[in-house]
Amino acid sequence: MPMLKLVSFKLCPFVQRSVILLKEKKIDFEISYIDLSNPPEWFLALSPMGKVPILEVDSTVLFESAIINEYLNEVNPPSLHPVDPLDKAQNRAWMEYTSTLYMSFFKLMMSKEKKEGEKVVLSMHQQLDVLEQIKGSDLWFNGNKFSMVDISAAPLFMRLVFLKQACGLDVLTGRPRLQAWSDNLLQRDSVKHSVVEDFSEIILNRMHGAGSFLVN
Ligand SMILES: N[C@@H](CCC(=O)N[C@@H](CS)C(=O)NCC(=O)O)C(=O)O
Repeated sequence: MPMLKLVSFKLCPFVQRSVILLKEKKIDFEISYIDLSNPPEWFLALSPMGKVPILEVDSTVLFESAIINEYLNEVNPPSLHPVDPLDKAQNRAWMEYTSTLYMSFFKLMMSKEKKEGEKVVLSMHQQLDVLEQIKGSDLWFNGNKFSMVDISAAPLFMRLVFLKQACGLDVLTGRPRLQAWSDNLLQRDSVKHSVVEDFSEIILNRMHGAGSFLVN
């Protein structure tokens, strides 16, 4: 087994996806956190795009969370993708789709003006509607089989729960399938233990620092 070292930033949803996958597959790994506003030299030397996550696999460095997760999934069977190539491709497309919602969440969190934030909320509603339509009524995205798509969406739902609890903004209202998906995901051990203990406090501090309309 190679030695795995994941480099993270405490609020990054993309690293969180890798953490969930590693925990699902019960793979040993080390994790270190950097301050993205002041990234250390050693990190900039290793990360071609200056972004987290990077995963050191012995002395080889991987970057881009989707690529990292595909690698981890492939070398640690059984695969958490559907077997059929068309289903697998479609799943990967929906994984990519969930990434756009992280961008929206970030924009919302950093919006200073209410008007600006409301525009983001509106586009999040449209993005979530699409997801509500595609998600079946089963436990997971692929029926009763927990898969990579579920992992991709879990950090999103954790942030949406934060929005509801800390800011009183519930964007899942009227979307029962997404609400159930969120509840199921957030009960899973791998998801529960995929962030640092003071995760909510750190997001709140970040929002205060950014002058977010949601907390001011
Ligand atoms: N497509 C990348 C996105 C990673 C990403 O945006 N990471 C953010 C933190 S959540 C980052 O490192 N940002 C630093 C920067 O853009 O300079 C992936 O999935 O790994």
